[in-house]
Amino acid sequence: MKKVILAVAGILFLLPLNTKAQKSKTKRPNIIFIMSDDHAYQAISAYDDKLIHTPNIDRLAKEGMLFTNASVTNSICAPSRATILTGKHTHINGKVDNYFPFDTTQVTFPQIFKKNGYKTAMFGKLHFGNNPKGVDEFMILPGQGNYINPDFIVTNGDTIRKEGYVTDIITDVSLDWLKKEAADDEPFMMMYLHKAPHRPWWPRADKFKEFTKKRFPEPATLFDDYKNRGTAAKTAEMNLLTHMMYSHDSKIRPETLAKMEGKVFPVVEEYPNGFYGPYNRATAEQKALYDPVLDSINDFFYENWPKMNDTEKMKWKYQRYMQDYLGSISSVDDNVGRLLDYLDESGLAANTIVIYTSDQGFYLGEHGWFDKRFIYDESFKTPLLVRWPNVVKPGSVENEMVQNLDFAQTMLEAVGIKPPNDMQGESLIPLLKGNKKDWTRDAVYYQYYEYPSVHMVKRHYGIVSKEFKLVHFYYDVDEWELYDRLNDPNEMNNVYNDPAYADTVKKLKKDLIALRIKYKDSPEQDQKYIDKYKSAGMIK
Ligand code: SGN
Ligand code: CA
Repeated sequence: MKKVILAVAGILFLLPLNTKAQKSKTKRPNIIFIMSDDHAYQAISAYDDKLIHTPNIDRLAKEGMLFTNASVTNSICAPSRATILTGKHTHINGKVDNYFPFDTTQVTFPQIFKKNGYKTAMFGKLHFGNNPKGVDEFMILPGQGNYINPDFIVTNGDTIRKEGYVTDIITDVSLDWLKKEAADDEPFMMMYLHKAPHRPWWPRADKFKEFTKKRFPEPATLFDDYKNRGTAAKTAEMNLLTHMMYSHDSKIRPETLAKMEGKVFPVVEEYPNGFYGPYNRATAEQKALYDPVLDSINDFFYENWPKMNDTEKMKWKYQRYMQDYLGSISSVDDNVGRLLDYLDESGLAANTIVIYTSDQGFYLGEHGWFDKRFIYDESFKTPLLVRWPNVVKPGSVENEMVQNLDFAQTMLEAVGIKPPNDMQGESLIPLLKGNKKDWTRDAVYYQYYEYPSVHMVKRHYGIVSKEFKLVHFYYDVDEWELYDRLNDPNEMNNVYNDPAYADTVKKLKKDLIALRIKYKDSPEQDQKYIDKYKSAGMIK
């Protein structure tokens, strides 16, 4: 009898625990979507450790999957975000460039999560010209936002200023939200979106001090002369030597330049408030931390620049660029570490899918460039790391052609929500689960529109497979390029006119037409977006 009573008591005692365990087992997974702005895969050590160590971001590769052929559909900020949010190419969602505001009648994936009982939030950079829909809470930077003491637009529409460094602040607010909202049984989807490492690359003062002491290896193509490429590469305005600005980018004070009148070549057109715009946001205390480092950069420049030849100047600009760009990334990595640590401490990690990506890739001196926009690898590809405990095999590497177009469908399917039929991507679930046989795509489609505009990268579209890249530049040129990705990974030789590739060209042109049809793109669509610039008076 005693035994029976004990057993019943035991069952009663265990019952609530069991239900709780059951609940957490069946609870739909949480999602944290981390995206930085302009974070090149070359600057994540899980991809390449030549430039920087990013131990925290690397954790996602060690504990999850690293995609080596992830790309964007249109390598520029707001269009990439629009593609991610809608699961549609930019000619379909309408956000083909950074200029015109996002059409908020479009369905975005956070709205679908919310409708399906998820708590939703967005913190950091959106860059849409309007506020996000479908999130319970948000705090976004107006436009590009600022690094030092940034302003934010919050859920009720007010703009507030927060003191501190942007990457730290976005993390603080995201952690506060998690602490407040992720405690109970409802699942959540949080978008944690950094401004860093976007131009003008102002690291936090301590990182600025640390990184200006470092020297970085140069890319093999730093001194590219664009031979064997088309007009677009030759006319783009993103060369470190001839287009990167002294004040705005390299942090040379306007006073230093004024003192050197007639001795600063090449002459580069500056933004009017390029240096003082960001710098003057700092408090006196913060400026005091930046000043000694700025002084030493400026003293060196004043003494040495007039004596340097072009090769030395290029090398100096590259080092200055990398110091600030990588210094900004170092804070991103630290803060991703804070977030991952919190997931561990709180026990959330086990049931949370963590995605790390960027809105596009970036040139870190390859082809002598900074910025992005081109279909060439460094800007076309984007980092993608996915950790999903008990589903994704730790340390796995995937080289299939995946795109930001696929993210919305993947996240929805991962939590058991059926994606809308008009989304144009493909769910990455088969790849994440290691079922490669269910993956059929062998090439992706790309199109870039923002021209004429800053950096002057011509309009182009193309098809990219693991082996080849076929591109058509149009509007004020009519030029084709073909790259052999396996034999010419640096994309230095356009082999479009090489007879050895005639069959490849023929096949890829056919495939490209098929992809344009599949994604509902056409010459009429291309013209529509040219006409849009015409009616806005941006071109004649
Ligand atoms: C700014 C930058 C450009 C950059 C665009 C688009 N200049 O205009 O270099 O290409 O944004 O970037 S800045 O020095 O004022 O930042 S995007 O990531 O928003 O598409
Ligand atoms: Ca960007």
